[in-house]
Amino acid sequence: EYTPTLLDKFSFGLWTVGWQGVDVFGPASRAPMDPVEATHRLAEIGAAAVSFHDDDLVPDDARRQQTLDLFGKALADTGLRVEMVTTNLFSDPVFKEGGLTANDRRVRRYAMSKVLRNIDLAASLGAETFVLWGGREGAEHGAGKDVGAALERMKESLDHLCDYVRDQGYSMRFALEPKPNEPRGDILLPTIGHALALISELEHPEMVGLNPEVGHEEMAGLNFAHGIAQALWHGKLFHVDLNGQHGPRFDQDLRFGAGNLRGAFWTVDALLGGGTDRAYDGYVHFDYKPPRAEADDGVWESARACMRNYLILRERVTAFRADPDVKAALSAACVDELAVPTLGPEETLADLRAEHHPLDELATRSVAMEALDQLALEHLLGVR
Ligand code: GLT
Ligand code: MN
Ligand code: MN
Ligand code: MN
Repeated sequence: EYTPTLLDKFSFGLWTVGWQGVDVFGPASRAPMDPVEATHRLAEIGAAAVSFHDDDLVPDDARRQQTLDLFGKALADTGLRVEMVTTNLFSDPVFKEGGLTANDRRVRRYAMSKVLRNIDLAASLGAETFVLWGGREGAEHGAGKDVGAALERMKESLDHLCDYVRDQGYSMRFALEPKPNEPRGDILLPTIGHALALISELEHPEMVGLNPEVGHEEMAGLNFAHGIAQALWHGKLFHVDLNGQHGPRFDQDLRFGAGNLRGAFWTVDALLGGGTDRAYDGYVHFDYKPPRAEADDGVWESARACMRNYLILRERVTAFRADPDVKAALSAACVDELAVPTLGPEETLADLRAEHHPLDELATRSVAMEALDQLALEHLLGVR
C-alpha cells in the first residue's frame, strides 16, 4: 500500500532530484545527475512523467541532438511521458533584470526567442503544459520598474506565444507560476490572485492558466488550499507544484508533506474537489529540493516520500469525507447551504429587504466548526 501507480499521475521536474545543492552560501554538495539516469530512477520509484527546463536537459547546444536522442530513448525504455516543459529565464546573468519584462528590450527579444525554441521542443516531446515562472521578473527598487509597462510586456509576450501555439497547431496550454519574492526582492504576479487578474486581460485567456506552488503561496502567508480552490472555480488550475514550507521565510521547497502538514491535508482535499465535483485531473507534479545536506540516498528517499505522503494524505482525506460523523458535522455547520443562492428564483431584492431578519437568533447561533475541524485533525492524526 501507498505504492504509486501510473494512474496516480505523479510527475517530477528533472531539476528536483537533480538539484546539486547550490545555495546562497555555498557551492554544490552533490554531483550532477544525468537526465537519463534520473528518468530511469523516477520510473523505478513509480512516477508517470517528468518535466524539465531547457537548461536542465539541453544546456549544451553543441550536444543538443545527442542529448535529446539519449533522453528520447530513456523515455521509450521507461514509458515515462514528458507532461510539462518550462524555460529557464532566470539563471543566465543576461536575465539579471528580468526576461520577458526586462527594461532592456534586447533581453526581452532574446527571452522570447528562447521560449519559442523551447515550445517547439516541448511540442515535439508531446508536452501539453508549458509553465512560465518569472523568477527574475520583478525589482528591488521603487522607480526602477514601471509595473504597468511590465504587465503590458507580459501580456504582449503571452499574446504572441498563444498565437504561435495556435499557428503551429500545437495542443499546448500555458501555466503561470506565481511567487512573491526570491530571487528578486519583489516578483511581479506574486500570488494566484494577481496572475488570475492578468489572464483576464489576455487575447486568448482560455489558453493560459496557473501552476501554483504550495511554498510560494505560503511564503506570502496565504492559504494554498483556498488558492487552488479559487483557481479550480475559475477553470484555471492547469498544473500544480506540490512541496512543503514552514510559514513565511525563504522558499524551502521541502518534500511534500513536510512543513505545513495540515495545509498539505487540505491541499489534497482541494485537489480532490473538497467535497464538490470541482476536482483537479492533471498531473500531480512535485517541485521540491532534496535538502543540501543529503547525499544520493536522501535524494531518492525524499522523492519517494513526496508520493508516499500524497497517497497517505489522499487516504486520510477520503476517509474524512466518507465518515458519517463528518457528514453529520458538515450538515451541522450548514456547509451545503452555501451552495443555495441567496435570492430564490422567484424572488426580488424587495422580498429580502421586506422580510424579518432574526438578528438575535443569528448572533447567538452555533456555527459548529470546531467539532468539524477536530474530526479532520483526528483523521489526519490517524486515530479515526
Ligand atoms: C525554479 C523554481 C520553481 C519553478 C521552476 C519552473 S524553476 O526551480 O524554483 O518553483 O517551478 O520554471
Ligand atoms: Mn490571436
Ligand atoms: Mn519553490
Ligand atoms: Mn515551482
